[in-house]
Amino acid sequence: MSTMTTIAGQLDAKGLKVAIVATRFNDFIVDRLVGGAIDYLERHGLEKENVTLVRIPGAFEMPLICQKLAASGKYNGILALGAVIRGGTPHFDYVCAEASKGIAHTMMEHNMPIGFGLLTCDNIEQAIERAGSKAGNKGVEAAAAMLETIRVMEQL
Ligand code: INI
Repeated sequence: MSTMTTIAGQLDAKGLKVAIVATRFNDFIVDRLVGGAIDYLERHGLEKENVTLVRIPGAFEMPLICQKLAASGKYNGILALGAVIRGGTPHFDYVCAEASKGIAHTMMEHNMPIGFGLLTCDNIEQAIERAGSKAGNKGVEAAAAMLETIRVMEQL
């Protein structure tokens, strides 16, 4: 009888080089995502000297910076952390759409795992809930997804 092949990623960050892209916009939320992500990655074996933190203005700039980091060939994975909070104009929709499309495009273009830790919230309360309180910490979840994807990609 034939057996099935299963490929799964180990959550082991030892020896990896990771860039974290974090927005200054809404930094009181984003700093919680960054803290959670670094704590998670360190607890899974990542050495702090292998982490590069890149501070950028806002989510709209994320695709460009992720693309530059991916093209550098210096990193095994990238973590994109930010928070877009809806205001009174359609600005939110443009920022979210371009950030998510651009990051997805960069992943495909460079074969680069990028953890998508960009909160897209209707209000500040939703953002707080996702930055280390009621709804967990989405920075941690994005870090875990990036790590798992790196380890799966290595086996394909
Ligand atoms: N950028 C964010 O990261 N979050 C937001 O909530 C946000 N809002 O609401 O305006 C935001 N706008 C700035 C944008 O990302 C660019 O930095 C700016 O337009 C300059 O290019």
